[in-house]
Amino acid sequence: MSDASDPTGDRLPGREEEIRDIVERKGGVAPVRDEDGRYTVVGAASRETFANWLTPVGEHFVCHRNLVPEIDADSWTVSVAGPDGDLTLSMEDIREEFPTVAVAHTMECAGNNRGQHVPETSSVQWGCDAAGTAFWVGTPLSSVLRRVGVEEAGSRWLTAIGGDSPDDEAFARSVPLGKALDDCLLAYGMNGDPLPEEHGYPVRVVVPGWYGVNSVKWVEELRVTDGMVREGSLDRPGTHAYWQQEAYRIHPEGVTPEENDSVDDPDTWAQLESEAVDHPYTFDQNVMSIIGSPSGEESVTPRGDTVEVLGVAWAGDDRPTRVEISTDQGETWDDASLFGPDYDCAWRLFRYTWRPNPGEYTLYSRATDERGRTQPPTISDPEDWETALDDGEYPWNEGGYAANAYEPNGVDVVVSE
Ligand SMILES: Nc1nc2c(c(=O)[nH]1)N[C@H]1C(S)=C(S)[C@@H](COP(=O)(O)O)O[C@H]1N2
Ligand SMILES: [Mo]
Repeated sequence: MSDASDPTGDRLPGREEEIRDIVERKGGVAPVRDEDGRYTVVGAASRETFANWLTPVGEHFVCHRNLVPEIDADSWTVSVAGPDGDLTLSMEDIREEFPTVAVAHTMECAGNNRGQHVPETSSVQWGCDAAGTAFWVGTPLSSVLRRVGVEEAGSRWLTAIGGDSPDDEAFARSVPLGKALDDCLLAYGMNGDPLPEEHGYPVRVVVPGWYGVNSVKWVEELRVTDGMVREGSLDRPGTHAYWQQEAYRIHPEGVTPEENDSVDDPDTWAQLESEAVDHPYTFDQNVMSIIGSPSGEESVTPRGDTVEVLGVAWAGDDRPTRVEISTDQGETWDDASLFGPDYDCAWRLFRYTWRPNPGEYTLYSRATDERGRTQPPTISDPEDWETALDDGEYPWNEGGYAANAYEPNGVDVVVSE
């Protein structure tokens, strides 16, 4: 029960009840705590989620900072501001006046794997439980944006504001207008169900292949802007740019990143590798993989003499092209095969036929994407920020963002006779 004197209680009144209700309703998720031991969000309860391509709503992680806003869909509107003026769309307009599409997208929190940083960072201590793949149903943003006079992207951006924004702070995120026109949508459905309230009901933005924070839930405003949202750039009270320009930036300890209008290449890994942006923004997802089965939760008995190793691999809006498996803690590697659905911005299943003797093993999976980028084995020490990438490590960063090391996701498996 909630109790103000309980050190495991929450920062936000009502949060604990909200999380308890979501966990109960969903069934396949578990609470994940932040570094201070408060319940904050929910992630996939079992690795077995990652032995499947489609993530049921009941196993899909949920992540947001404020409480789910109470929204009456019948009166909800999304205001859209573009070069030709403003438009106010009701939910009926959004459903009826534009084409309906379904897009397969792997949602991954930029803080996925954060709990693997040593020393630990602040905020939710995710393992690899903040990822899931769903069909998101809705209206292409390109159709909506054409109505306000957007023909081509140029160097402009699209800024979306969430309806959970408190008066003193906008939950605002900007993506390049080119990405918005290419494949983003205003989603009102998930896997054939109406959008659940905790996933953004009645309507959210979905930015395929990009970290979850870009996909603004409960969206109330869309604006075509010259650059990314900056402090003071919106005509509304409170702060505007915290979620774009300060949080969700990849940087070493003790740094407050400077604001930018734009980045030349939004690809997150490209930002990490180049000098062009000081502290990368978390946009598209880094190459990742995770073994779903065996889950390590119980010992496995080979069928015939084989065990099928199953999992998923993804690379944001790039393609994963190779997955390798090691059953000897990284000494030797064998290729797994990719199979199943193959969509632009969703993960792919992999399988590997393993012939183990009885015993104890640690299994790793390691994915490579179409740009030849491979998951590093480890996250660096904080002081090795400058050299981490060159040394083949993922740079420890203060926010614990975008980590994709494979060793921390190894699964310990006991093979019985
Ligand atoms: N309005 C709003 N949108 C939001 C958030 C939020 O706090 N408020 N959280 C973001 C983050 S950090 C993530 S990871 C995704 C998670 O989407 P999901 O809860 O549907 O899995 O929503 C994003 N959209
Ligand atoms: Mo997130």
